[in-house]
Amino acid sequence: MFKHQILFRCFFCGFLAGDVSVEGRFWPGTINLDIKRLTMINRRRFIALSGLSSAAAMLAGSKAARTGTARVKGKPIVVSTWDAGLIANKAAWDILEKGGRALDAVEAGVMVTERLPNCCVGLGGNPDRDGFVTLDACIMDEFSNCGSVAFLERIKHPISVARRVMEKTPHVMLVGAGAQQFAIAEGFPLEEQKLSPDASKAYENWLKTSEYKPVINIENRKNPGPAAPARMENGDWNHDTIGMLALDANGNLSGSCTTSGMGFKMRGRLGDSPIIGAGLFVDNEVGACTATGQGEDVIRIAGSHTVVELMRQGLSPEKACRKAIERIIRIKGEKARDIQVAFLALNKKGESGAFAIHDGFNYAIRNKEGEQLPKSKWYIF
Ligand code: SD4
Repeated sequence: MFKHQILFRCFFCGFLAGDVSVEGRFWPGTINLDIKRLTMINRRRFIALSGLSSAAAMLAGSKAARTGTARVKGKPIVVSTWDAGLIANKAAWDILEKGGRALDAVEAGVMVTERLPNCCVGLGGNPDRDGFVTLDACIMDEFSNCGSVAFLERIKHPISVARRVMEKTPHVMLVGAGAQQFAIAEGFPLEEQKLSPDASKAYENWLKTSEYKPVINIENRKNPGPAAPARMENGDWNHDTIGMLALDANGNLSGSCTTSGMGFKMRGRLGDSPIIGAGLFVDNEVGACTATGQGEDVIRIAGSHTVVELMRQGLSPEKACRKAIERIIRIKGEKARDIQVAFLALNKKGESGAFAIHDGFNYAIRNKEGEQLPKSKWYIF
């Protein structure tokens, strides 16, 4: 009985109406069956309530996170995407706990990930299909100042170059050779044009088929194919990008986002990560959001900006993220099965939340109560 009540709440309130919090624990083994039955009984109501297209109406609800319902909250606080966020948050926390500025925290935090060898952030990341690593990053502070670099090569810390663009130029965005020229002029060393050993192996592997199938982050697929291997050469999950949001002791918000983008992408391709409003958005009155996953589909709905605007209308971070994901699914229909997008948001009260299209996204939180790595909720197809 209890189980059915919860499923019923999930179906009508949690997913469709989207205005009642679902904090219960669901039973993944039974949820599909029960929801299918409810879908048949209430199909008309389902479509009316959700306003989804018929393809998207096949979606059948959301699972509660299996972990992390007791999330830490309250300022100062830092949140970031994926499990790699735990170590990055540590560097951000060192600044926040001393009363430092959120902007400094989100820069220092993601620099850790840029520095570490990994598949998807910084110069150790996977190259484009021509064999070159190109980096994208952006940063935004509590005054709506923002800076961004894209298609930047041979510079170790794109996030810091993005900050310099914000602080030292009248512009928001520099790209390619111009961004590199600016970085060098600002004293950033020009690194060797060389792939990391892991990226080099991954690239060699990819070259065997050279299949151009730009799909990223489908963690729940066992073998998504060479263009988007589920795991990288060193066994790490193929998660691109770190996005980080912080609220400091003074109640000010900032955010950062940095990536090497989609592995084996077309030369010159940009995703959402360097685009203010898509991969990152901060409004100090309301909250902040960052995105990860298939950048093209985040850009399509101005994703992070959309989430912040939904929070402005009163939605919690998680519900705002869910609405934005729902919008992508409505646009993509059946094609949403093949992409992953996740949003992570933080509001002025220091509450955080996330939502993804598919299972597999998690995020790291740190404040004075400690650290957590909750699993994001996601849709069932
Ligand atoms: C992009 N959004 O380049 C980035 C990649 C990413 O998880 O976040 N992957 O589209």
